[in-house]
Amino acid sequence: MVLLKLRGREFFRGESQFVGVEPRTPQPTFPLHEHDFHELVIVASGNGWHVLNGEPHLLSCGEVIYLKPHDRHAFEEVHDLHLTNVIYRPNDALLHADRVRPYLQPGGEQVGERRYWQISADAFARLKPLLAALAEESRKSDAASNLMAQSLFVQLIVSLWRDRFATGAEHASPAARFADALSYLRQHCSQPIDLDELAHRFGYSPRNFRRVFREATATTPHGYLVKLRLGRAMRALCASDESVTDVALASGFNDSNHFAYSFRKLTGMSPSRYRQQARCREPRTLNLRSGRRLASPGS
Ligand code: RM4
Ligand code: NI
Repeated sequence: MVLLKLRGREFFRGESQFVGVEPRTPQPTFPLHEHDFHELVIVASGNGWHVLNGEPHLLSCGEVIYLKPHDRHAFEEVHDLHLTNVIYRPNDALLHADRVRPYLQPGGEQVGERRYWQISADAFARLKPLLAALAEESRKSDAASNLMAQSLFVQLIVSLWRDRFATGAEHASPAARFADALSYLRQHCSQPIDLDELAHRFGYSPRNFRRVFREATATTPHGYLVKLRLGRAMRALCASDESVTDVALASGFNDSNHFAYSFRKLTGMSPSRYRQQARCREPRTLNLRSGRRLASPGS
């Protein structure tokens, strides 16, 4: 597979422009690529698979991704995925470079190399006008606009930083509860989950939860949970030598036929074939649909 290289000079006007906003409404499937700039991805709605340095992750509404230059990533199997890319090239002309730098990095001592974060719809609503102003200022090339773009960018990354570490305060709001429900699902997907009970726990009736869920993520809670489990299984197949049955069990599937069927439906191949392919690929990529055949039960 060819690795696409995106270069800053194709996206930025000149050396003086250091930040740009690239809305993707929607983000189509996009092949494996890397860039020589940083990219911050903020997901507004929908879902899709994001493969980052060989690891598949089911992306959905309210997630934020931090990408460094030379990270390799791709978007696959997208469903109404709407996002905004903020691309940037930190340089020494950046305002207060030393003080801002810690907020630019995806990781950091506190959080390690963590790349994905969930923010609430409230937090997203606060970012929206900021993103719009940043988009506008970064399109212009005069010195004042450049300075405006820089200061808006600083506001953006500091706000995101705050949202990442926000605790409790907003928990009464429905938007925050929904984000918490998504995070909960992501963290506990390998355990048995009763979705109706989950809805109640986060303050929804099951029916309302399904409605809100569909609006935000373009899928159902059940479909989402199955995909989260598949994501976990795909990662485990590549990272460990556990048997396929053990991987299925550890990923929350208690029926290995159901696992095999769902796995094939998503990837077009059996779990063991997937493991083989993922291991011998160079560079390691996970093209979810490669080798896809018509998937039907028993095929
Ligand atoms: C693509 C995709 C990529 C991004 C470029 C700028 O549509 O979102 O991740 O690097 O745009
Ligand atoms: Ni990219």
